Amino acid sequence: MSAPRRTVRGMRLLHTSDWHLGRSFHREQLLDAQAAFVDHLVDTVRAERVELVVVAGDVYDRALPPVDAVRLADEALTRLAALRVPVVVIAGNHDSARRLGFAAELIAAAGVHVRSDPVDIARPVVVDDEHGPVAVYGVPYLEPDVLARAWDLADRTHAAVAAEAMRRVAADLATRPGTRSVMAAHMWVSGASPTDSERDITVGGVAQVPATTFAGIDYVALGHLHGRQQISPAIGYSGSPLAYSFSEARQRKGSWLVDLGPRGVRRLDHVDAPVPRRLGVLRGHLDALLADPALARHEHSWLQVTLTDPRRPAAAMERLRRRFPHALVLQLDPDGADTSRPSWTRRITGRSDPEIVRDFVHVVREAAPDDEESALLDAACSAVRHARVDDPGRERLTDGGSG
Ligand SMILES: [Mn+2]
Repeated sequence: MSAPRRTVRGMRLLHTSDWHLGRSFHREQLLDAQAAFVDHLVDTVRAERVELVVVAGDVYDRALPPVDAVRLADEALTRLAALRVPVVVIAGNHDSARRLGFAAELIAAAGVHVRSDPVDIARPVVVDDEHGPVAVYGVPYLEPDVLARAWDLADRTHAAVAAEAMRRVAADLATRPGTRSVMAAHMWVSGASPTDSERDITVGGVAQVPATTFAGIDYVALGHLHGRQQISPAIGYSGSPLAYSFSEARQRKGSWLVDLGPRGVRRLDHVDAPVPRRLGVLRGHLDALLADPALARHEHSWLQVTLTDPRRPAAAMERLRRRFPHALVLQLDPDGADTSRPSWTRRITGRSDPEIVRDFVHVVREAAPDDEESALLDAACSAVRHARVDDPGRERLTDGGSG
């Protein structure tokens, strides 16, 4: 490995996360866009003279990624290693820790350090710059149920396992006087905002870890939430390199370039990632959307469209796609509908099953059932009711869920 670059700026690291290789976007294949991000990443590392790359988890979208996704991850890490820039990768909740950690010791010899096992939390990768050593700790996604037991903790919470991980890191750091520290971690730190594309994050405070947990670390490179954000100058999310939900339509995606000086973060810069296709969220009457000249800028965007026509227009998606061929999601929110948008439960409370079924037919078909059809629907409801008497364990039709 070449000698560390000597500059006055300290150490420059690139922080990225949540690649989710293999993920698609409303059935649109994203692998080409993900490959374009990898090209951009390698170019940035070279052009910006990056000295450390941190990938803060969710390399893959799932525990068993498709072979094309594995090939792309392989290519990304191989190209970074060829630049002789150390890389620290942690496992996220979407990664299989065992699979991501395959041959980790062998790969480490090439400068790519995969940290997928909590056992290695206090075993840093040490990188030097002109100010001395920097210890880089990789904290993979910590599963509270597993680790509270393994670590004999009283609380099975994210906060408790994160605190214990930090205690172990701090204990190691205390044995290294004059060493600065970077931590990569995959968790939800309080104060940060989620999007619609982090699957299986728990809503509510129990999933969150207080930012104060990381006091004393010079830079905490987080993954897990998909929007770029800083919680403090020393703690940030890079976000995903691509938008994975329409809730991210207004976000700018990319990575953080972090310059670490002798006393911590000296400078943070965002590097925008290539945008494969813009995202748009449109709302209005179908005819207006098709005619509005201002919407020309969205003719090549991936679109989520909400139609407000009082009646569902015929062949709505087909007509939309004539102007907007990349419209992906169509939803209806008719004008004049009850704007308080009562829950399904509330809309059906106190009404009989046959009334609800007749209304459903009316809404879907845009014509009320005639007498003969009504009789048929009533008979069907009655048959179901009798079946229920025979099998009392079944739920009542009108015991709707939470809407
Ligand atoms: Mn993720």
